[in-house]
Amino acid sequence: MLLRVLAAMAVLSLVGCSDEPANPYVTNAVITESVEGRPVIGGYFDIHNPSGQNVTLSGVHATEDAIKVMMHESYKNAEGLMMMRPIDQVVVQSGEHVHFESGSYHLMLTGVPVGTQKLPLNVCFDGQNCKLITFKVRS
Ligand SMILES: [Cu+2]
Repeated sequence: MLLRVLAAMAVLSLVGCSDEPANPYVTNAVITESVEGRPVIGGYFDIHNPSGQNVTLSGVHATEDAIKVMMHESYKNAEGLMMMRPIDQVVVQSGEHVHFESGSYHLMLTGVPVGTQKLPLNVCFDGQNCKLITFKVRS
């Protein structure tokens, strides 16, 4: 019996190891500073997808209800003006990365308390695979 349990654990840990490096991951997670009189702040990060398949960034969510996080995309309209629109998801192709940065994809956040230095946000892929990422105030 013990042997069987050990064997099962060995299989599980093997699966765990081979799975780990293939997951999409996030780097350079930053927010702009929340100061008095600025109700909306921006959030930026990079997504890397070393998994062998395309993944979909399906949402970014705060751990507190008071904080709302929107995913936006900046674009030029017909008159050449920079505009932005909400987006539901971003596909990250296998082996590619996507930058959330000023003038492109970005997060807009409301309800972040003034003076916040670090903000944990759940970055979710394919609607279920969420990672809690600490966003730091950009210096
Ligand atoms: Cu925006």
